[in-house]
Parts: sequence; C-alpha cells; structure tokens
Amino acid sequence: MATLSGAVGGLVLRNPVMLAAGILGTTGSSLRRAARAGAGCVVTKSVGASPREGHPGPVVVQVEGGLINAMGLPNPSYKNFQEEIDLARQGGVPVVASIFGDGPEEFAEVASGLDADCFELNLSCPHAERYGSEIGCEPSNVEDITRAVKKSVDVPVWVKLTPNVADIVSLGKAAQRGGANAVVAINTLKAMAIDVETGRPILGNRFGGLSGPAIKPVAIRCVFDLSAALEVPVIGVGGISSWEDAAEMILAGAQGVQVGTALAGGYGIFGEITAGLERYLVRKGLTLMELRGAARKTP
Ligand code: RRO
Repeated sequence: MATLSGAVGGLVLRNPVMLAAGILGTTGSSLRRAARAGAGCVVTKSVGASPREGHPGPVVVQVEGGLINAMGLPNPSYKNFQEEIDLARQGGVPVVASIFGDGPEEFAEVASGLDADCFELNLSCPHAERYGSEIGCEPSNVEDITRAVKKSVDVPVWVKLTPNVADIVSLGKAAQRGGANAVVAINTLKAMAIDVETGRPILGNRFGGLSGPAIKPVAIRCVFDLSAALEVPVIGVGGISSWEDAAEMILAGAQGVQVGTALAGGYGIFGEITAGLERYLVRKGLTLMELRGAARKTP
C-alpha cells in the first residue's frame, strides 16, 4: 500500500488530507470527529481577539457549483477557545488554529494566547472590514504579520492567501519572507447572488465568498503558480470533493490538500479521498513525492 504519511509545513501528518478552516471548526467535538474520520490534521474556524456575532443572515446561499457565505468571522475570541482545541486534540492529529486580527500586534496577541500545534493566519476572508483580504491583499502587511506571529510562537505558521488579487504569487513571496512554514491557497472568491423576485441581494452582507467545485480550477492555477515560485510548501484548498480533485491539486504542486464545502456530504469524504489516493499511487507506481508538482515538469 502506498504511504500517504509525511511532513507538511512543519507538521508530521499520517496523510495530507486536512479539514479546511471554517467548516465544522467551531467546536472541539466536530473537529475531533473529523480527525477520527481520517483527516490528517484539522483546522479550526478563525478566532480573533474579541467575540464577534458575525454578519446578519442569511449567511449562506447555494448557487450553481457551490456556496456563497458571508458568516462574518463569528467567534467567541481566543480567550474562550482553548478548551475546543484541547477537545479536538483527542482526535489524535495536529490541531491547527486559524486566527485573524487587524495587524501584527493583534495577530501576535491571539497566537500567543492559544496553545495549538500550528497557526493558520487568515489574511484572506473576502468580506470583513479591517480583517482578512482587506489587509491581506497588501504584500507588506502579509510579511509583517507573518513575521510578528513567527516571533511570538514556536510552532509552525501557515498563511492563507486570498485569490481576489491580480498577483497571488507576490503575496506568497511576502509570506515566505516573513518566515511562513507554508502557504495555503485559496480562500473563497468574492461573489454575490440576487433574488430576482425581490430584486435584492440574498445575503445579509450583500456579498460573500464563493466555495465549492466552481472555484477548483482557480485554486489549481494558484497552487501551480505558487509552488513554482516558492520554496515553502503550498497547501491547496478550493473545491476538492474527490480523490481525483486531490490528485489534481497535488499534481499542481500541493504538499497537502484541505477539504471544506464537500463536508456537506458527510465525514466519509476523508476516507474516500485517502483510499482513492492510495489506490491511484499504486496503480501509477508513484510515491506521493513523485506525484507532487508532476504537472509542472517539462517532458
Ligand atoms: O467567517 C467568514 O465569513 C469567512 C471566513 Br473567516 C473566511 O476566511 N472565508 C470565508 O469565506 N468566510
């Protein structure tokens, strides 16, 4: 049987298929369940310095090819979140805390206040004033925030990038300069849906972030370009819902993949993807490392 285990972005994982931030990451019990269902590691919902209720509803709408959400970073603050991480750890895989802030100091405060196995910096939520992509679209912010968090913790730091820019590679390079152990690409694409009867935007926030199969080709392209340009590992996320999608992301250069929207179909997705990847590697006579970035190699 092909092995899927190995190091990814400073963590040693039994397999490279992770639970993406935001989906089922609010409670320790759902994180633990994802771990027990076979995820290689689990990423929490993003937490910040102060409690937030999030945007007014509706906060999610189904569209062709996926979902548009505008949750608006609802979270209890890092001061009320450690017990969820501790519970998640019972799943037996690394727990990655997704965190957000309005600048280097706030990011460092949140990271220092949590005991997690790794931090994923949310510099990419597309619909929150003062946070996410509003600051993460500027390379100097990405670099400064990454450096500040790296200084304040002694576990790996991943940086989740926004695709809502002309040049995602410049953001990846900034994260790398700041000392990131990996970059994660991509967060959701800025999007909107309008109800033709009322003539009004459907989401309470009017616009939100598109996830699901519709964004997979965008994510594949971002991972392809980032992994060609960076030395740090790239973790691919965006529309992965089958082992074929995961294989495609790895062929593009990803060292790990994250699954989010596809969890709507149940926790079985982790086992399906890892079993499919193992069979595929055996059939192709390849190791995971040989598969990684193979689409970039010239014949
Ligand atoms: O909470 C959200 O609305 C949210 C976040 Br933090 C994010 O990073 N990406 C997204 O699509 N929604």
